[in-house]
Amino acid sequence: MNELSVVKSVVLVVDDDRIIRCLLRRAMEKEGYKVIEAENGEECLAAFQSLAPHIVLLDAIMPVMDGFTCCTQLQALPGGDRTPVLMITGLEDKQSVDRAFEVGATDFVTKPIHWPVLRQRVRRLLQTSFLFNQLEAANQKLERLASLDGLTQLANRRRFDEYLDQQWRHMAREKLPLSLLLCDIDFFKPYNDTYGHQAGDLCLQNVGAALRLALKRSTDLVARYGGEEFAAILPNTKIFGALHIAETIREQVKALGIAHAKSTVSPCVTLSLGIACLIPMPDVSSATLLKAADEALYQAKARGRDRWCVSSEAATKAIAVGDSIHLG
Ligand code: GH3
Ligand code: MG
Repeated sequence: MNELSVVKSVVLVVDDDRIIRCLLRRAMEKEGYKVIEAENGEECLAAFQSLAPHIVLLDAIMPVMDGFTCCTQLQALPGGDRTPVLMITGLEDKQSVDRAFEVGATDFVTKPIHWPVLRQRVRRLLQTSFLFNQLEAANQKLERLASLDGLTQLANRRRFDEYLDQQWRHMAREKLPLSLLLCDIDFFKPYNDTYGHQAGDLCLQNVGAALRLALKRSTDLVARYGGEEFAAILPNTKIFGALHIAETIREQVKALGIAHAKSTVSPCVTLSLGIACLIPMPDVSSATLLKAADEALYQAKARGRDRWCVSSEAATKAIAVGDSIHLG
């Protein structure tokens, strides 16, 4: 535990009695803490929001707003439920103690204040709170790392599967279309063989970055699906929206101008794309969408690469509603 981080803590002292506030200030400053003061619950809430203290020492009985009401409202403020609240009060009947913990107090000490006990309690509460915050930050970092592809910094396959499943259910509930693009680099094995594996990795990074730029909505997700295969999940996107994005991606990857002497379709690195679009049904799995996009990708390869193809089901449906469609 880093002692320094605790020493620099900000303590919010809330009490209507000026003398108690003064005594608490002196005791806390002696420990190296910075002290701010409030005279009642309302002032406490305002100071909490503007100054974000690390701990609150809260009196129970005060005019304007008492400590119990204040503590309840603190819990609803941003950061309120993770900031320790130590109630310091003359009330020590069972009911008051129970109520203090019910409204979210972390600990309770009674007046007259036993100063060595208070000092230890405050220190312990601050340490626990710092450790909790560190643990939470580490967890968030781990969560992020577990969802990222190390090479391209795009979402990885695990995150892709999770998000596809989540959006499949969401779009099924809303009866909205879900589009999926599978994108595969053309002749990537010959690219590696010609330019080396490191150049291959760099190519994957650049193609990944181009895909990320082509997708604009915050709900779109682009992922590295496999070795040289990428996937884009486009929630609430109709087939023609998906075609437009696929064409943009195809053009932008080609425009990167990554030389590829062994490609038989272009002097530069190109992509083939498979497009599928469905309004999910609750009794059908998201694998149906993946299979359709995969079949369309296969078609794009078979028809000569550097193009997109639409799954036959999506194309049939689009034609059925009177739209014309260009198949790759
Ligand atoms: P197609 O046009 O039909 O897609 O042919 P292709 O050569 O692109 O496809 P194939 O599946 O034969 O080869 C994919 C290659 O991608 C083989 C593999 O070595 C390479 N690859 C997969 N992952 C990575 C990676 O992380 N880095 C590098 N440099 N290459 C990779
Ligand atoms: Mg390939």
